[in-house]
Amino acid sequence: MLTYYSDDHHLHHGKCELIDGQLMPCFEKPQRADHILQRVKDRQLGEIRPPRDFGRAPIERVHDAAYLDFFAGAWDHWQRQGGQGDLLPFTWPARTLRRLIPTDLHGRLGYYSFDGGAPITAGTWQAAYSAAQVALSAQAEIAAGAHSAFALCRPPGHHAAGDLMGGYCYLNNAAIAAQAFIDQGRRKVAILDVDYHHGNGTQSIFYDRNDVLFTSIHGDPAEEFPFFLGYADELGEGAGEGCNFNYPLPMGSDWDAWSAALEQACQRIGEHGAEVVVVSLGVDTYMEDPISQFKLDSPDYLTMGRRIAALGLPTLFVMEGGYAVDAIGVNAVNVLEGFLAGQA
Ligand code: SP5
Ligand code: ZN
Repeated sequence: MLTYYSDDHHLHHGKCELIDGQLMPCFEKPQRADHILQRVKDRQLGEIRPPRDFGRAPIERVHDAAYLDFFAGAWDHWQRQGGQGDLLPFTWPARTLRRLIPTDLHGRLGYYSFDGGAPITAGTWQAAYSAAQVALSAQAEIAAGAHSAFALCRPPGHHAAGDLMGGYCYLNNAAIAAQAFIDQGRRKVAILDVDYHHGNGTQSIFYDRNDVLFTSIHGDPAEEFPFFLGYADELGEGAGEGCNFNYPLPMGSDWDAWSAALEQACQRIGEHGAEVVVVSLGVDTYMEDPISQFKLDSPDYLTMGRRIAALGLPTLFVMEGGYAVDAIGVNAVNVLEGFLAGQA
């Protein structure tokens, strides 16, 4: 399986995030991708290639142009006004406030974000832009006939909506790739989001459409981030009704509970008539993950990959979360190796 990867992810290294009332070093850090890359090499998964540059057009198919302009220029704006350290939002247009776009930098940052978990640093735009190109390059590989490919994206993307950053995410790599498949003539695409957190951004992007099915297995949002989306009764709207399926699971869920949900998600993907699958591959479901509450163990990821392979569809793996850095390479690559074994 080919891996696409860009060193540009090192340009994004946020300093702090607010966890349990304390400012802590960001869990979403460069070593995450470094460890996965090393494991891809150690296991000789296949060739590792730098991305091609498809430009901004395929990103604009998913994200608002004004959002992209804001994001691309935010760091320079911050520097021009003498900003010190990471750029972080602190006010959001919650209930009772107006949803308008202020002129002030922090006002606009609040408008274009949903939490304080997506710091903008000097290289964040370039890193996120390159991650999107990594996803598009792996997508092109499958469009050209490959049965699978791995987009080693960092920063992750599935919390990012059309005009919102948050949850360590800025550009929705998986959604951009799924949209590229549609724009190149595929009729039905399925997204399987196995990250521990609900992919609120991806869901919102495709919620009213029937060409892209969204399925997600995640910590019950009643008790877990992102809290305000990801419930089982969200089934899609308009033309998209019946094309969105959430499988929220309680804290402490193990492989038995998780794999039962996977079985149901796979059933829906089959019913949808999907021609291709995009997997939002988060491995923060791991038992040792520092910010998550599921109990999957490393061998479970092999089984996960095998089950995904049994769908029998071309599959694009797009890296999302996973914060147990010492195990992230083993767990992520286990999914890919399980897939390759299951495909035989
Ligand atoms: C891509 C991705 O996985 N984003 C996740 C963003 C999660 N941000 C909120 C983290 C809240 C952590 N609460 C942990 C409590 C541990 N005591
Ligand atoms: Zn996650």
